Amino acid sequence: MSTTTPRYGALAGITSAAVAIGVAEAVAVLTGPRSAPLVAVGGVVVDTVPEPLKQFAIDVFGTYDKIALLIGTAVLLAAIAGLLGVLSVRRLAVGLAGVAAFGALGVAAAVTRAGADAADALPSLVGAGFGALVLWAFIAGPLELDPWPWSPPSGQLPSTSPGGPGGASRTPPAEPSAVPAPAPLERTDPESRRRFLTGTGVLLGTAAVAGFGGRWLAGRRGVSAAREAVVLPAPAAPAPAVPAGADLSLPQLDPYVSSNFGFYRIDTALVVPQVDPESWRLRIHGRVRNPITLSFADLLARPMVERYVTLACVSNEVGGDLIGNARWLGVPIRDLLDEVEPEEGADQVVGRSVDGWTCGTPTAALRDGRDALLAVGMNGEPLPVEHGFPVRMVVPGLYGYVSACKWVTELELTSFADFDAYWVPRGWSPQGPIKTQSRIDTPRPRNRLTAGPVMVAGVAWAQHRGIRRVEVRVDDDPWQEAELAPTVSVDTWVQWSWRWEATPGTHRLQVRATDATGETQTDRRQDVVPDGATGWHTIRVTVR
Ligand SMILES: Nc1nc2c(c(=O)[nH]1)N[C@H]1C(S)=C(S)[C@@H](COP(=O)(O)O)O[C@H]1N2
Ligand SMILES: [Mo]
Repeated sequence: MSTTTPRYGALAGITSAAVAIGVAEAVAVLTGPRSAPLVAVGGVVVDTVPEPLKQFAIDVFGTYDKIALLIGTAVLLAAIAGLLGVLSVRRLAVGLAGVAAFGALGVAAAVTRAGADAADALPSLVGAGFGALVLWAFIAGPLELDPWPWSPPSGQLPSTSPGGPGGASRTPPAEPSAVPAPAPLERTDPESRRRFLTGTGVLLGTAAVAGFGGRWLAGRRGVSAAREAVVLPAPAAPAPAVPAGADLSLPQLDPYVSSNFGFYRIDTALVVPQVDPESWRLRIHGRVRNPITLSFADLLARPMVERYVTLACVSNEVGGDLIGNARWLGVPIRDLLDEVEPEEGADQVVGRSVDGWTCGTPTAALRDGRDALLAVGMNGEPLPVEHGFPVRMVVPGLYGYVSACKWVTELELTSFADFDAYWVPRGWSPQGPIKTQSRIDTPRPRNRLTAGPVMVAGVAWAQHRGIRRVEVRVDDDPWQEAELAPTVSVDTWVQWSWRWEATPGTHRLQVRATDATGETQTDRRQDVVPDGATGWHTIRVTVR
């Protein structure tokens, strides 16, 4: 048993864990950010947490769900490490076993991630080694707290009882508690305490430098320089011009073309994959007659088309903002499929990302003439790294989870019967056509409105079918037809507006769209699982 007290044991445990994580991050500079234990274990958590919990995280934290996961993991880890530190005071072996277990967890997570190799075990192994060393140093090594130099050895506390045995008026026999026992803190030597605390500070500082420095270095080894160096070819088939008036430019209304910076981001990647365009290859294989492999240069040498396409996420709630419109530059997937000659019955094309994520797209949707692209450009720039640099898929009319593979490195022809893509075993539908939807962007529920004319406006979408009509309803009044702004094509959303003569009071505003096939969006409320939310976007506003 150590002289270190439980309180100091907790500190030792947390410091050991911090050193382990920091060292692991530093080692991961060599082996890649996905081999760092927090990220590796976090990745396994992302892939395995039950769907409702994941949806909850997306609902609560939105695009910050990953940061929340990392912070939550760090807090949990600190709590467990503190507890292990306390237990180590009694038995160091318990603490060391805990460190070993965490190390093993990190190793297991790192080496089982897609594309991992044996070297990915290193960060967790080295980190755990350092963590164990630090714990030992604090509990039983050079940093251990020494006992109070002048206190007698335990069990031989000086007697403070005033009288000898047999006195009639004696107080009860002195229990140890009757002795003003020195507080645990005071039982230790102040000199060693100083050493302990200095050690803690130095080690925590070192851990922070190693950890954040490692992250920073790893970031510098990213592909942003390679991305800047990419020169996009001019499109053989440029995008049609955005018609005047497509963007109503109203405050609060999403712009017709989303900026790259503001574009929603959804993926399972805890660290953004850094794919070097030099070594990038796309393999198109599986049930095909002529499998091919393309380099980035091969791809850029092909005739490019440029198209506006609105991407939407299946996890977008009614009224949500997981949708964006951009001008994409890329190679038609149709042409590539013609070259590889898919076999009869190969009804699914599986897009596979460098990080192992997959989506399954109907082969028919990629060959029916729509502008399905292997995109390299977004709004005139190379793809931003978090949006799939160097190459991603973009397919008009299908939710992202079945079609929009970022950091794509493989297209595999198979069948829906033979393969389930990433989200399918997690409860989502294998087929994900985008549902007709509409959204009120302005006014917002908290706006202060005054009676008189109020511009009600928003967006509506039914990609690859097109929007025919948008209607707005105030309370239980009849539906009113909104004005549709012009749009580039059926593959993008459309802005709509309607002038409302607002009257004082609290009102309910609702919107519904009808697609070009004549089908009006249903008011039946359905959750996002398994194939996209339905229902009318409804807001309540107060007019004075
Ligand atoms: N590699 C990879 N690609 C992916 C995903 C992913 O998790 N990993 N998510 C998909 C989903 S669910 C959507 S909605 C779109 C979002 O694309 P964006 O982040 O560029 O908006 O990417 C798709 N492509
Ligand atoms: Mo999505």
